Amino acid sequence: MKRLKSVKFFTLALSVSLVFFSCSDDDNATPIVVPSGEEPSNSELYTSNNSDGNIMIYNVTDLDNVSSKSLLTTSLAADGIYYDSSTDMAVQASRSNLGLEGFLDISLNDSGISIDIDVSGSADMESPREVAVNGNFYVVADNADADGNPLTADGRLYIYEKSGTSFTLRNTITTDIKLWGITFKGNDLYAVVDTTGDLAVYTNFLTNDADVSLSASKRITIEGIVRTHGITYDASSDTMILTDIGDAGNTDDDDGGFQVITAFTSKFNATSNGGTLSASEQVRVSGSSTMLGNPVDVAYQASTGTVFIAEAGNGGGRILAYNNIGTGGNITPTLNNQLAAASSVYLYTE
Ligand SMILES: [Ca+2]
Ligand SMILES: [Ca+2]
Ligand SMILES: [Ca+2]
Repeated sequence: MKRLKSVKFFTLALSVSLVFFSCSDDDNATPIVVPSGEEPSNSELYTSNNSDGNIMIYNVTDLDNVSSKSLLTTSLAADGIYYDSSTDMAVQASRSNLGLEGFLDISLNDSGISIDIDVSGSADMESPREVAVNGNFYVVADNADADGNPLTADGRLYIYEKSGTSFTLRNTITTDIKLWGITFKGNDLYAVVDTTGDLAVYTNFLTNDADVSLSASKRITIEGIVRTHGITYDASSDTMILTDIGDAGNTDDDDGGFQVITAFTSKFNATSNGGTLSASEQVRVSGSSTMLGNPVDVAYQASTGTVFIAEAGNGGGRILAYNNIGTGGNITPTLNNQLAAASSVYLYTE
């Protein structure tokens, strides 16, 4: 039984279902349908940030009554938050300590407590971002330049294996694309192609167990995205979501968005390598009411049709949630909590 003891940062912007249908070519998009049936009994949103490196956990079971707790870490900045319920462990990639850090007994800790690193890995990385987990394997996308030439696109995927209290580096994959968000769909690793609106997949990714350079198995363009960053895949609903940060400089703090692709498997398979998945096959949320400037990570709850966003730019950083997405457009977030330099989100549901 988990209880969040402290209630703070409690800013709720009630959505009045203000949906402006845009006149773009997504008019034919299939609306996001929320299945009828039981909603989750408990939903927790784990978040990391690049402001103080602490872990903030929001109980988002009821978006009208959100509580939060903050757990203090020795990191100064962190990304790639993940939660493993079987061991009650939160994991993040420390951007100040440059390794994976796991914290046990997360649900037992009160808000405001300093937590110790219980599971640790070597400090191998340069600029760790998103973490994707498959079994005991923890893959971290590092967006530092890999070959000493900033003009060539590349990055590294660090593959760690968790055993006991250690994350052991198994091998490193060098990519010929710039990296940021990654997510597993079965044994295939999907990666956004940073600085573009493209999506790449590495099939049977973990079978690559040597230190090698690897090209994507397939790469497609997601029409409508200027520069993608965040990605999540929900297997229960076969839904893929990518974020669009637009201009990374955030001079315009609502130039971002996100795009939802339902029936993802068939749409992706029907798009040839190098081809484009059209805007008409997606639902896009963007506009001045969305507060989306630099949405850097995303999580999805299919049972309630809720999209959670780590927004790094608008207002200095926010955790945002949207539901009643329908056919998209300029939607006001249902949840809007300030979180300075928010960097990643992970949704745990039971
Ligand atoms: Ca390079
Ligand atoms: Ca932007
Ligand atoms: Ca994430």
